[in-house]
Amino acid sequence: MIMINEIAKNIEKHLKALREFTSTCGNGVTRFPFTKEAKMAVQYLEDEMKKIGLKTRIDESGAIIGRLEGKEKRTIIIGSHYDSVKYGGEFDGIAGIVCGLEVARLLKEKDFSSKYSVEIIGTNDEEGARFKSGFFSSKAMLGQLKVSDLEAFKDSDNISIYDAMKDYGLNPDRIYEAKRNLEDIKAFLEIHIEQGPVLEKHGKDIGIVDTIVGMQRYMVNIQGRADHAGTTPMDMRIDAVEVAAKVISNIGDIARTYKNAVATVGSINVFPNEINTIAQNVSFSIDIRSTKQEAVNSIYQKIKEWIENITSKYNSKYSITSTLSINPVDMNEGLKDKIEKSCIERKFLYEHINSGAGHDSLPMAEAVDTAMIFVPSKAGRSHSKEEFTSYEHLAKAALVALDAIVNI
Ligand code: HGY
Ligand code: MN
Ligand code: MN
Repeated sequence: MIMINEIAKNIEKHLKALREFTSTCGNGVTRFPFTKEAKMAVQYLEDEMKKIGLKTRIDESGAIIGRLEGKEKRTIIIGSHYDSVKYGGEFDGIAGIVCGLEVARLLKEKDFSSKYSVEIIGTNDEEGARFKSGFFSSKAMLGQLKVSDLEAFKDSDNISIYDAMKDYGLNPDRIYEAKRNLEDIKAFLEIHIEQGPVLEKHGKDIGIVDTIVGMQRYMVNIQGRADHAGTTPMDMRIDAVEVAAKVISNIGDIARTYKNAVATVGSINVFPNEINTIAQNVSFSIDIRSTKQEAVNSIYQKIKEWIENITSKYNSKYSITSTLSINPVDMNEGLKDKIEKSCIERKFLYEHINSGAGHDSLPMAEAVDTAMIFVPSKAGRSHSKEEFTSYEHLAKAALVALDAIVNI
C-alpha cells in the first residue's frame, strides 16, 4: 500500500503543476498545440524526465520523449497526449504521461536493466480541437503526415498547422523526421481516463480495453444567400441557418438507428452571424463513431443523403470535407493478458471495456502491438472542468503498466 500512496502523491504533484498551463485559467484546461501553454507543459515534462535520468528530446511534431536505454534498441513506449480540448479537464491525456513518469522513476530506482529500451512520450495535438483533425504526433511517428496536410488544416483564426509550427519554433518541412522505424517499437502502452461512467458504476479500478472505436470526422458547409432579414419574403430567401438546422436536427436520430454508434455536431459557425442578415453560409462539424466500421460508413451515407435531400429542397448548395477517417482497432491480446495478470496478482478489480473515445493508441494499434489501461472517471465526466480521477486509481494503473513492462 505504501507504494501506491507514494506514487499517487507524485502523480498528484505533477498534475496540479501541469493544470496551471492553461489559457482559460479558472475555466478548465485549454492547452492547444503549438501554444505557450503547450510549451510550458513540455518544459515541465522534460525537466521531470531529466530528474528521473531519462535522455530527452522533442521530435518534429512537438512530442516530448524521455528514453531509458535497455540492452536492445527495440523500445516499449508509454505514451499519451499533453494537449487538451477547450475548457477541458486536468486528466485527459496528461495523466497518462504522468503515470509514465512514475513507471520510469520506478524502473530507474529498481535499477531495472530492461532488455528493451523504454520511452515515455507526451504526444501533441491528439485531440484535433484546434485544427479539427487530431492524432498529430502518432500520425507523424507512423509517417502518415505530409507537409501539404500541415498547410491544409487551419484553426479558427485561419492559421495553418504549418505556420503555427514555425511560430512555435518547429520546422514543419522536417515533419518526416518524426517517423519511427516500426521494427524498433516492441509495444505501445497508453494509460488513460475512461471518460465514461462504466468503471465507476461497476466499482472497478482498472479497465482493459478490447476495441477502440473507428472515427470519421467531416466539416460541412451549407451555402445560403446573405439578404435583408426584413425585406426578403420567406419564399424568396435561401437561409443557410434554416437549412443547416433542418439537416443537423436529424443527425442524432440517424445514429440512434444503430446499436453502439454515435454521431455528434459539436461545432457550428454562421457567416456573417448578424441578427438582421439572412445567413450566407453555415459550417458545422460531424463526428461519427462505432466499433463497427460498416456502421460508421452507413451512418455517413445516410447523413449525406439527408443533406442532399434538404439542400435541394431549399435550393442551397453544400460541400463536405473529410477531416479524419480511422478504422476501429482491437488491442493486442498478449499485452492484455499481461495487464490482466498484473491486476489479478495485485487484486485490483478490473473488467474488459471498449473505448468510445479516440486515443493515440488508435492509429498506433494499426502498426504496432498496442494496449490501453483505463481508470475510472468520476461520474463519467470528461472534456469539462468537472473531469476527475482519483490519484490512487492512476497509481494502480502505473503499477499495472510497470508489471506489464517487466513481464515483457
Ligand atoms: O475525441 C476523442 O475521442 C478524444 O478525446 N480525442
Ligand atoms: Mn480528449
Ligand atoms: Mn484523451
